[in-house]
Amino acid sequence: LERQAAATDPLRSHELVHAEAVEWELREAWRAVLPMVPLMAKAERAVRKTQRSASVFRRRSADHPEQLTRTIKDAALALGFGAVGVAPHDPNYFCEGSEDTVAGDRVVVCVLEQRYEPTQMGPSPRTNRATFDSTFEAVTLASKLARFVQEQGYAAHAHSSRDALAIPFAVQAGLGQLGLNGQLLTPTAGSRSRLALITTDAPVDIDHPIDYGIEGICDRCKACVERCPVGAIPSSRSVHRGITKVKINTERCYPTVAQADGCAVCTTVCPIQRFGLTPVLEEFERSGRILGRGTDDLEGYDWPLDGRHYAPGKKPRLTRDALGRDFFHPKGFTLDAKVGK
Ligand code: B12
Ligand code: SF4
Ligand code: SF4
Repeated sequence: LERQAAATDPLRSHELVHAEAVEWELREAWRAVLPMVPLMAKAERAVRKTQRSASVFRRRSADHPEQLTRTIKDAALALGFGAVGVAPHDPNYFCEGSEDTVAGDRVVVCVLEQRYEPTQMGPSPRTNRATFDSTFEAVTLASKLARFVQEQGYAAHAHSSRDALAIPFAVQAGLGQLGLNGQLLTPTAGSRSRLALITTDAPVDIDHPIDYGIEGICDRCKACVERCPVGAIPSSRSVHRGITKVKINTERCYPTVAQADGCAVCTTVCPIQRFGLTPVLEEFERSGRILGRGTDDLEGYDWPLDGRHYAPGKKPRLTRDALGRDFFHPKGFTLDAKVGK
């Protein structure tokens, strides 16, 4: 079913399909985006450079796959990634038109942890800044890793967020599981993690998905579902394109992210993000409770659009802003959520 969906309706880059919405977002959030332009341009240049350059280095044929895998993973960790894994290339999750950017049959998935402290303050300009910083940093570092792999004598390309969907590869590589908030939750950082991909023909060992017990915790927690200010997160998974996953309501989430400092309440209020998976599992085993659930410390947030604090059970009312503009259909914003899945 998954392959059939991909064949009849190939994945298309969100940025290209919703170009108008992206343009509106850049205008709307220009104050946050402008200082990021140099980082964004640097990341984009770095990616393109890896995609242009073939390896000019002699292949180190003496390297056993196990040794090569260790060398590449150690290099990723030394660059600053918190975790790295390998998945097989899967064309289902590469966007239409990006096939030429693929360097080989392995996808190296790199996880960069966003800074802890600003993440707990979301939504706020500081949190948004930390998000942007780590997003572009992850891509720039992945480009360095691709260059390192090229130096070992193999083809390797870094990828921008336009090329492929990151989360399916991260799950396949055993780096975490899909949380109910629609993001990859790693055991150490939850969704406080930004993802970047490289493809390569290096014969590195492939990792496998791991059941960390995250889905079971999500089913009992649902903090993100309750606390999302606009009700964009469904309370259960459903089947789309032949796969059971979390399908958030983009028409509600997109305008919120753009107008409320990147929002990300669903990241901030997640106990696995805040405390790490082990204490959450231990507390659940001990008491049947989800650590931090229901407390203002975990679930309360200051809403940037009215400056008020919303404790658990309370949410901002988002229909019209002070100027009477429709929050979900601001001027210049169009998004057909059915186009480009
Ligand atoms: C476009 C986009 C958005 C759009 C649309 C998102 C959407 N789900 O519809 C908007 C602007 C709304 C958005 C919002 C956010 N995003 Co965003 N987004 C992307 C981007 C660039 C492409 C994803 C896409 O095309 N989605 C559209 C379709 C495919 O979505 P979908 O059908 O609902 O599928 C989602 C999941 O179900 C999963 N998925 C899809 N198929 C499959 C199959 C399997 C097997 C599995 C396991 C999962 C899976 O992946 C999709 C994630 O969006 C990715 C980067 C990338 N290239 O992957 C980042 C990305 C997903 N976003 C990210 C984040 C953090 C956010 C925000 C918190 C905003 C912020 N301040 O950063 C919110 C959170 C919203 C939420 N709860 O998911 C991170 C998530 C990190 C993580 N640990 O998982 C990513 C990976 C960026 C990154 N480089 O780190 N995002
Ligand atoms: S807030 Fe709770 S339900 Fe949502 S992703 Fe985190 S653990 Fe899962
Ligand atoms: S980013 Fe905000 S609006 Fe979007 S799903 Fe998360 S909490 Fe909801």
